[in-house]
Order: sequence, then structure tokens, then C-alpha cells
Amino acid sequence: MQANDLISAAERLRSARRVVVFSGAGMSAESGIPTFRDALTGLWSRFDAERLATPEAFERDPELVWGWYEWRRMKMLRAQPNPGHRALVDLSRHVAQLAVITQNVDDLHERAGSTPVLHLHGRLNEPRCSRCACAYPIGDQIPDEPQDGRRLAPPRCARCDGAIRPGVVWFGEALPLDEFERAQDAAMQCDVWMTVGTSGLVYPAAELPLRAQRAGAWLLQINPQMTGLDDHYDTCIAGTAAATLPALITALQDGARISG
Ligand code: BJW
Ligand code: ZN
Repeated sequence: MQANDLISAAERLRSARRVVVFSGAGMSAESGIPTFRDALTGLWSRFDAERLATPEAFERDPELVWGWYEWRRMKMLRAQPNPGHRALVDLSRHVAQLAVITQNVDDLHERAGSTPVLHLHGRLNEPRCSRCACAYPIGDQIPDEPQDGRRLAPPRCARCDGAIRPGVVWFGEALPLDEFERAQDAAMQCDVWMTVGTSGLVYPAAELPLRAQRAGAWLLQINPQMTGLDDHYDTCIAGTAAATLPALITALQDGARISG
């Protein structure tokens, strides 16, 4: 982790009024939730996205898809927010306005205490009917039997008997309009945009940092690896979310003590 970059990022944050944190799967990796595209540990190194993360896949084989998402939902329920999630809650006490925009389908930002959290790709704990779209109350019980991702029949809708589907945004589906519009507004209005733990490969979410930059924001990226969008960022800090974000808060607090 580069100390100078941390200090200059902390200075930017100190003078910012509106800050956006844009998170991806790397944010929750240190909570034990696998990313998608990391070469050895990513979900898609073992599972085929085409067979699992499209509306066509659910139509073709609902039991395969529902079983896989239930396995992931159980992983999420067992996971806890990591020091990176908690550092963002600390950050919100240092800036006038902090919005979290996440591509993640887990609820770890909320459980850490962040608010507001905009979910661009939906939420694992909000399944709905695939036919009439009404919400299905799934609860947060973790079964005694290990849920290992095997095929599982989706529950049926109480209103129309349609199959219940995961509450996530699959490839080819539109993002939730209200949350995407609010994310676009936040991008246009922020002074600092901070991207954490995303490969930046999935659109339209990946356009948001560029939109923020065009509107005048200063762009910071935190990721242990390079990403396709590195060249667009004003500063890239190579490090993980759970190590870098608390270090950034420490730098912010140290600077405040020195200048105060
Ligand atoms: C760490 C770390 C640590 C590791 N600390 N970091 C051009 C323009 C517009 C659209 C398209 C386009 N070309 C193609 C499209 C279509 C498509 C798309 O973008 N495809 C690309 C793959 C090319 N987009 C869509 O289909 C979207 N919809 C759409 O465009 O609709 C149009 C429409 C309009 C109107 C009506 C109808 C349609 C929808 C996209 C939905 C994406 N859904 C998924 C699955 C969600 C469900 C599920 O959970 O299964 O969302 S895909 C998957 O990727 C998931 C993620 O949110 C998303 C982003 O992944 P993320 O978070 O970046 O994870 P990784 O694994 O890629 O990266 C992890 C990063 O963390 C890495 O960089 C690591 O280094 C780092 N890391 N450990 C910090 N400890
Ligand atoms: Zn229904």
C-alpha cells in the first residue's frame, strides 16, 4: 500500500462534501463471499455464468439456478461485514454526504450500518415471483442441513403459482430504474468517487465512474489487482478492501489531528 497515495486520498476526502463509494465483489471477499472473475477463487472459475446468471437459464433449468442461488444466500447469511465495510461507516462521520452504490447482492454494507446503499444488481434476500413480480418473504433462517448448491425446486408464488426467482439482475435484464437513476445523480454530484473491489467489466454500472469524472469528481480506486479502468482513475491504491479502507480512515483522522 502506498503511504503517499493514502495521505493524498485522505486529504481529498477531508475537503470533499459529497463522496460516493462504488463497490464490487472484492468488497465482500474478505468476508468469505467469493468474487466472480478472480482466476482461482471466483464463482465463474467453477460455474458457467451462461447456465446460471441469465433469465434463459432460469427458464431452462429453474432447479439448478434456484439451488445455486440458495447456496450463495446461505453463504451471505453466514458472512459478517469485514473491517472494510465498517471503515465506510466511519468515513460517513467525516464527510457531509456519503452514498454507497454497490453491485453486490449481499447485505453486508447495510449490516455494517451504511445508509443509503443503492443496489444496482439486486439483492439475494429479496426474491420475487418470476410471473407477477410480487415479493416472496424468504426469511433469514439458515437450515441445519448444509445447503451445498444442489438442485432445489423454487417455491411457488402464493398469488399466481409462478416460480419464485432470485432477486438479482441477470445479464440482459434492466437495472432497477430508481436505484440506477439515483446512482447516476450521485455520480454527477460527488466531489470524490471511490471504487472498491470491482473489475469494472459489467455495464451499465461500469460507466458510472466515468460519468462522475466528466462531471468533475476526483477518482480513487482500491483493488489488489489492476483493472481495465485503471487509466481513468486519478489514483489507484493496490490493496484489499479490509486492509486499505481502515488505513485510509486512520490517515484521515491523523491529518485532522495535525491540521486541527
Ligand atoms: C478485491 C479483493 C479484496 C478481490 N479487496 N478488491 C456495453 C454497454 C452496456 C451493456 C453491455 C455492454 N456490453 C455488454 C453489455 C451487457 C451486459 C454486460 O455488461 N456484459 C459484460 C460482461 C460485457 N450487461 C447487462 O446485461 C446488464 N443489463 C443491461 O445492460 O440491460 C440492458 C437493458 C436495458 C433495458 C431493458 C432490458 C435490458 C445487467 C448486468 C447484470 C450483472 N449481473 C451480475 C450477476 C448478478 C447476479 C448474481 O449475483 O449472480 O452482477 S454479473 C456479476 O458481475 C455481478 C456483479 O455485480 C458484476 C460485477 O462484478 P464485480 O463486482 O466487478 O466482480 P468481479 O469478480 O468481476 O471483480 C472482483 C474485483 O475485486 C477484481 O477486480 C479483484 O481484483 C477485486 N478483489 N479481492 C478488494 N479483498
Ligand atoms: Zn406471482
